[in-house]
Amino acid sequence: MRLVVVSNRVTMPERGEKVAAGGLAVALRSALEQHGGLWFGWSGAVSSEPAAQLEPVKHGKVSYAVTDLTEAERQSYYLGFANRALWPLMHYRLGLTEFTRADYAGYLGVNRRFARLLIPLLKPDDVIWIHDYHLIPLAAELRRRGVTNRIGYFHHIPWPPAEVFGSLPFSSTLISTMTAYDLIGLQTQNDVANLIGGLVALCGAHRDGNRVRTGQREAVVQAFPIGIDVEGFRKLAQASIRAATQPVRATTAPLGSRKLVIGVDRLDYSKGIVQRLEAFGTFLRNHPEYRGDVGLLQIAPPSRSDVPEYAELDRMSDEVAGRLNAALGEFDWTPIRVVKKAYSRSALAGLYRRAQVGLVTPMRDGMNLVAKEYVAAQNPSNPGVLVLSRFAGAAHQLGEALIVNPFDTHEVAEAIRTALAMPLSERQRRFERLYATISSTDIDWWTSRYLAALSGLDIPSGDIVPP
Ligand code: GDG
Repeated sequence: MRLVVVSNRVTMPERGEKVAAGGLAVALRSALEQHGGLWFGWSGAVSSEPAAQLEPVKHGKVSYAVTDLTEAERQSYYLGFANRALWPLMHYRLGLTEFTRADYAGYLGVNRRFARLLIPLLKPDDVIWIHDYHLIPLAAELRRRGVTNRIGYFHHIPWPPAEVFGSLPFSSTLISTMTAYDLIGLQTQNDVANLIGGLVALCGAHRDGNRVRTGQREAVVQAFPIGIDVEGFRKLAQASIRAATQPVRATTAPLGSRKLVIGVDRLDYSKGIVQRLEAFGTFLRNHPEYRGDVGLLQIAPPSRSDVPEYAELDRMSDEVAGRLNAALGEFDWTPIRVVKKAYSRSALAGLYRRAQVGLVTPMRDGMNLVAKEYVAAQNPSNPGVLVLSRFAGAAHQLGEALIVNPFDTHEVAEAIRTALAMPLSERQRRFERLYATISSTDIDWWTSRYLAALSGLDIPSGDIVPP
């Protein structure tokens, strides 16, 4: 079996491109390196006349076939429908959802063009694995053109209830294209229930357990919580501390013996960064004994800066951090540092290990890999504490974290204090359970379970969330 992965954005190593900060790119690169195959998608570049045919380029075990987008396609498909309509909608943010018919037409157009470009590259036994909300109608476009291969879809972000999804114009048409897939993977049981509910409510699908049928087509809908390379990340963290790489050293030096609370997120409104800064301010106000003794480091590499809502978040986060630092800081202590750039994975791993608290408080998140990376990086003999939003998919697995409601600033502030004051024995007990969970459901577990199910070896019938 050859694996064909399709995702919006493809990062090509021979172009010297770094894997983007997004979790999807990190996960897919390791899946393809293990299985070999073809990775198809957008190059990230814009050109006025993208090639009508693609010639794959081989690099190690993976072939790459990438197309440019036109500027009009980038605006309508990527910035418009995918990132201003579907992204906020899927994250339950109706107030931020911007729909235009022109954007929707551009989205469908790119999915059609992807289908036309991909078909000549397919072999009869290929198993096709399509990723994420940019490409929901792609399987339907492939089927329309006669493709009969196994086609799977994995949705990396949340799927909202039918009442929310149904507010999108053309929601019934869009959701009905999903039964063109053989297997639809989502992050949690909650997402599975919402998608199945949407298929039934919005396009009259018939449901039998986790199988959903419209017309002649039937899809299996199942939760496959994504994992990380736990062992690799643990080693990276150990090595990074030993080598005291530059960011880790620089963070440690001004802190001295001060405690470190860390947040790492793409600069995205779904991640709750502004609310987190406010919660840290509330913590310092409510517990003045910690002032001067602890600092919050928020690493927030910018993303989607062309989308207005992201530019606004950029401004807001600076404003809130500045206001809190001015109100609460001292001449020799700055409580909050927000760094808007990307660091190496090795530096991140070292910083996680150095931090007594990992603050992962998205307002809504498909899974959230940072939560798992933070746990993987800890020193078992003196582990830090994970504070985790109940609205991250990861909370369905990581119940031993301190689970919080990110909308409740006071609750998050109290969790920070609980984490900082937690005795070693309790930290170790929680850490051991968290580590066991992320190890037993790591990235290899995720890809092999998904691909086994898709290739028909083992279509799971029950809930595969681990015990
Ligand atoms: C989507 C879903 C789901 C962050 N800053 C830097 C950096 N990162 C890395 C993290 C982590 C990844 O980016 C972010 O992954 P998340 O899972 O937290 O979030 P999304 O990007 O929104 O990913 C999400 C995921 O897909 C996978 O299915 O979990 O719910 O939204 O790996 O470490 N990496 C580097 N420098 C940085 O500064 N090198």
